[in-house]
Amino acid sequence: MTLRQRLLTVSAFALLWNPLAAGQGILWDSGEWDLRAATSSERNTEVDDSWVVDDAIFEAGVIITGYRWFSRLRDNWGGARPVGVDFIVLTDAFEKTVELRDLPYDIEFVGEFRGSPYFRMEVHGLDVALPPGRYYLGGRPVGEGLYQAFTGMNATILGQTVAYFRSEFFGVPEWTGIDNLVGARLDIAFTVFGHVVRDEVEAESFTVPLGRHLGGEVSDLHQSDDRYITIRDRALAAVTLPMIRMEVQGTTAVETASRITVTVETAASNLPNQPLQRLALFDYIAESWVTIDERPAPPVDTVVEVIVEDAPTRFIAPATGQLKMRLDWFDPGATTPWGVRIDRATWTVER
Ligand SMILES: [Ca+2]
Ligand SMILES: [Ca+2]
Ligand SMILES: [Ca+2]
Repeated sequence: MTLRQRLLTVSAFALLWNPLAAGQGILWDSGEWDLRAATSSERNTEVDDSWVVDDAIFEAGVIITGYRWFSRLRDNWGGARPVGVDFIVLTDAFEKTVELRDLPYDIEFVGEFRGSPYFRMEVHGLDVALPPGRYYLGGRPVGEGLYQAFTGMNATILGQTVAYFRSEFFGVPEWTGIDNLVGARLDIAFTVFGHVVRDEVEAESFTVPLGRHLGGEVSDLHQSDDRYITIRDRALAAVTLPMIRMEVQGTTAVETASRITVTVETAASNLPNQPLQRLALFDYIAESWVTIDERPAPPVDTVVEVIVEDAPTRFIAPATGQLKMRLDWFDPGATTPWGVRIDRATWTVER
């Protein structure tokens, strides 16, 4: 078969290429193949079994729906389509958590690398749920005992490590860093598609529009650790306004939420009358604040957890994923200075 015939054959494959299903987000992306190198990753070809995997970090719980990579099929491949593809997910300790075999796939001819055609390959319709963490992922074509398949590798390293390789065939029975095998630092060129399903959102910034900020920084809001933002009262700006107000901003990767859980841990100085504490979320659709909790401010550190299930997506800014909460404390009728402390202010956003 001439090169021309081969290219004609593979260009027909492009008709099978489907654009991504709408609504899929990109969870991890190392972009296009830079044509630096390619490593055996294949099953039932001239090589019975080899894998190359690379790390991806998910800050939130995710559902993986698709995986895309580049595969160079050696020049004796003869135009036969791989019979399927395998997809694998390992923990960062190289324990296999997901292994899917003989999946259907899409394939698109891209170009040639060292005289052999290479393809963009993709599986989608996956439903792989993973908690937050670092994982190794890989995809590989499955052949019919012929030719060989090499996964496209980039010189730009993402994640925490280079790619890892394992193959009894090549005398590498344990997962081994690619730098130890080929003397070059390489990553796989790959893209992971899916959705964020559970996002633990920490405060990125805060303001104190009313009251006097005495101490603490934004990271003190991240967890219940008795490290606080402290604020004391200041003269009322207007009778209807609280004496102390704090606004907190964060960002979520979840675009459509089924539930938002707001957690704050606060205390107010121990007065005869506790100030009223009001917790509100900003509604980006109505452009107004919505009170989600109201109570006398507790005199000792107390956790308030509010679950919002009534159209929670309105509390996420459509373009940016911003979230805003506001805490108000109203005049307790005190004659002496008083204040509040905030140990924690976080959101959990679930898809
Ligand atoms: Ca990597
Ligand atoms: Ca505490
Ligand atoms: Ca804290």
